[in-house]
Amino acid sequence: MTGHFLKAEIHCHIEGAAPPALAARQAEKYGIDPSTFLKDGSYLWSDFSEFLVSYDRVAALFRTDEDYALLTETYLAELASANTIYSEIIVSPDHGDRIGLGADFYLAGISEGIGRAREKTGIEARIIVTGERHFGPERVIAAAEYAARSDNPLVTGFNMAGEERMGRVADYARAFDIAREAGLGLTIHAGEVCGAFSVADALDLVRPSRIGHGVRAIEDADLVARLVDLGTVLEVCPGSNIALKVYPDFEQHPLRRLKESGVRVCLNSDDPPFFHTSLEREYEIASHQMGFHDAEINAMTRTALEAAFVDDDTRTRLL
Ligand code: ES4
Ligand code: ZN
Repeated sequence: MTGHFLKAEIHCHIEGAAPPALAARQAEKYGIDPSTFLKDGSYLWSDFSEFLVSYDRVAALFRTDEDYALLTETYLAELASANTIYSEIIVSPDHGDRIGLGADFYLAGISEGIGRAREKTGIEARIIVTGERHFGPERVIAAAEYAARSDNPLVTGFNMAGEERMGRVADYARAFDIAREAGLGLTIHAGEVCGAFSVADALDLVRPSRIGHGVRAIEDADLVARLVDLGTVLEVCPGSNIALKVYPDFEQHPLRRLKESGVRVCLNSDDPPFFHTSLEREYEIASHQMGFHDAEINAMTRTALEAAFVDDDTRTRLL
């Protein structure tokens, strides 16, 4: 059992955390036929591109601020019941815009859900605004501008998710300049679908304190040394990497080699029901299939909290 571990995660996409049963209820509520993306309680997709399509269809089931409050509270309450004290939620204002809700109500609903979950369970959470790379540089810059001018105290970071094979990081560097200038924490998806070069590009052009995934840095020893020197934290999502076939199985996943090389790493659930996982399961896999000792697992939780985009008082209370 891994319920005894204190847990924290800093990489989970809000729409990607929607339990299939909740998605089915939302589809019914809005009269949508879910059969193109949902079957027998599982989300349908077979490769990364299809996953992104399925993800957008699930996102389109959440249409009001109350829908998002419910989704966020549901996700956080489940985390809290698995002994999780902190979560950073990746949110995309574009999803709010695309459904006609608008970014302000989208963020307000998610913030409301965080407040409800905190009140009921004590779990702490923050919001990372993300641009979706496959929507193109202009949308990603707009997301950064939105995050930069937000006065929502829960918005503490900026990310870029989506199709890593689209364009180069340089095309999106301006978005990160805007977010950095506004004092937001920076993280970027890299080294998941693409190889080590995408992690190197991220370090050169974005200078983030963390990288989403980053695991394929293992393909370049000099790059691993650079991550160690910089103290960059990798938000590792093993279940996601196996589901997307980045590695054939957990035994061949590079988490252990990265950690033993001195790279700072932590465990995350990414899009848990899409990837047949949960944060609890990630801890279980680390403990039972990857052979990490309890002290190593606790060190990864600590790393997540050290890398969290929170004020020092909150961090001190959590650590
Ligand atoms: C994502 Cl696993 C992953 N990678 C990139 N973008 C994403 N959006 C949601 N999940
Ligand atoms: Zn992700």
